[in-house]
Amino acid sequence: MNYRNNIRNIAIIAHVDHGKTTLVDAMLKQSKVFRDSQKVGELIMDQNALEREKGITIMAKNTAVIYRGVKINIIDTPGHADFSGEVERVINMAEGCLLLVDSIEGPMPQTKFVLRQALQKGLRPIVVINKIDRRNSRVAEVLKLTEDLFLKLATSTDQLDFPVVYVSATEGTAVTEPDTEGKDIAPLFECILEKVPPPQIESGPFQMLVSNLDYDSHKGKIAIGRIRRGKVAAHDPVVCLSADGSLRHYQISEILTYLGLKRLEVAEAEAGDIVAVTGLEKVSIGDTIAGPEQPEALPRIEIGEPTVEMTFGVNTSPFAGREGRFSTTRQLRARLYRALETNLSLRVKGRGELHLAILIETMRREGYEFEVSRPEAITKLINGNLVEPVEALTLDTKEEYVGVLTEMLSSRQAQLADMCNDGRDNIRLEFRITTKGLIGFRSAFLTATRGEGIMNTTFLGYEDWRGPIVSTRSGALVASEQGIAVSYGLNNAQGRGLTFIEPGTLVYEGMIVGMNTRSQDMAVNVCKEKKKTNMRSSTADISVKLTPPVQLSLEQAIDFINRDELVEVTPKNIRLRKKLLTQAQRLRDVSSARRSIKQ
Ligand SMILES: Nc1nc2c(ncn2[C@@H]2O[C@H](COP(=O)(O)OP(=O)(O)OP(=O)(O)O)[C@@H](O)[C@H]2O)c(=O)[nH]1
Ligand SMILES: [Mg+2]
Repeated sequence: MNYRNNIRNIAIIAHVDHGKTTLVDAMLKQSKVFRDSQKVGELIMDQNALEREKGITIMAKNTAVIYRGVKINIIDTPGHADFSGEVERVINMAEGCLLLVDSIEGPMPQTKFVLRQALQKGLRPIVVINKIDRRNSRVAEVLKLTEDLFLKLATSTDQLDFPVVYVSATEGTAVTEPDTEGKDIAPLFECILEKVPPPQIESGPFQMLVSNLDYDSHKGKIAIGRIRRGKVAAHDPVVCLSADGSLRHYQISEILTYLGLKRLEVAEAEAGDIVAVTGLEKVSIGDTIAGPEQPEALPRIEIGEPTVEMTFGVNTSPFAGREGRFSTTRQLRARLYRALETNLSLRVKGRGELHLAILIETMRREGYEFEVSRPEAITKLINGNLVEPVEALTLDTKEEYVGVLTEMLSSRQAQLADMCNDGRDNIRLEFRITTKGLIGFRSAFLTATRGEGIMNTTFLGYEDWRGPIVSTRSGALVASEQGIAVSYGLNNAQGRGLTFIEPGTLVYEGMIVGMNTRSQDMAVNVCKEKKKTNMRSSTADISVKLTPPVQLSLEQAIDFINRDELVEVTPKNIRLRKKLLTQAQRLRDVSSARRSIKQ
């Protein structure tokens, strides 16, 4: 076996917000890949508009720096559990990983999940305790907790012997001894050079596992991976070996390597390096690209299965076709096909509600309008047994909310697995809960804890179906006629519960305009004006008293709806509605449901 000594390939993994992308900033800035005059800002790798807005990483991305003559290929990964699939596929390109742990929070559920993945793949870990500049950091304790985690997850004893670097990513400093003064990030680079093995290479015909895909409107599909064997040059003929065993012949157009924020076109690349190649029209993650003289498939990437699905449909609301550029089934199908590649149905599967919400938000910005159903957990039959996904749920909150949370969760089929208290009113609760029990819980949790809570989930596996859950949500306030909502009507509705819309909003019959305090739905006429006498001044009076509406974000809207409801998504609006728009239809539906139960 040979090694490429002038290359290191590392993935940066951690729980959400522990500082991965900020650490990449420090590495990029200090390795001088930018001109001094160049203003690059913060979270440089989070370039996607939604990433910038939400302040989280959604897609794994490659970059590289040169340090003391060695090229370090860096893969920044997302920390949110819904994007775990991104992590699972890209760590195949790396020989080492930086496991970041926040010096206050310590290891969190996703820390465990990504570390398990990395250790199973045999990656060489470096523990990076980050945010040591923060005043309340508890470095020694966090290191101890991290060691405990390794003891649980290591697949060989040498994995227990990991180096530790103490870092402030925002200040761009790293030290190898705690409580010493850092001056730059160099000690981290040195540690990577010393501890992460260079990539092993084989000689022979070209071979590469496709670990990630990108898309460019001019270049088409871009396949990203680490070259395992041989070399590849522009215009080389190659074959692509896909999941169904078929072979497709192509010619490579361009070969790109990474440096800083740029992709550089190169004439050829060799085993050990991470490259992006274009020219393959049909290529999927997990395929092997190989030289035609020896086309051997590498083991495919195993990615955790999706756990939730929802139905996308053409917009059937009375306002359909007004606000979107693309609204037909054909357009919707084509767009979803691009997103899914494999699944032509309009049932879209994902790893969690946020995962699906990001797809919906992206499409709406592209000009699509459509409607989506409530997400459902994916069940399946194993040996004739119905099984469903189960997750670990961790809640960090204040002691005073324990009672209400345990009660809410027991009606959602959750079992308390662990509870610990730091003696200062902060409490961490751990539950096992079915994925279906989690749907709709996030917004209920935030309301119950008045925003003083953090929730995290990780997928555990499939278990026997536990039976249906009865919805505990309050009823909806449903508009009884089409028109423009006015203060007088909304004020009446506020006598029944919370409202979701401002005066002046265009509504239609069957649209959900608020939440009832009772469990049944209730029809309200939010367009109703006060009696015609001196109308203007009386509406003005009332508008002063109106409570501001609760405006649901897309994620909250998806989380909120029940099975008989939909979210209408257009580039301009997010509306909630009943599936059946008129009260007569809904009543008929309830009575027919009753009859069918009796039969
Ligand atoms: N005080 C302090 N804050 C930090 C440090 N590193 C990161 N942060 C802050 O932590 C927050 C999250 O940082 P990110 O770099 O986006 O975290 P991430 O791990 O990339 O998050 P995801 O990609 O969404 O999983 C930001 O507000 C950073 O400014 C640090 O060393 N010290
Ligand atoms: Mg990030």
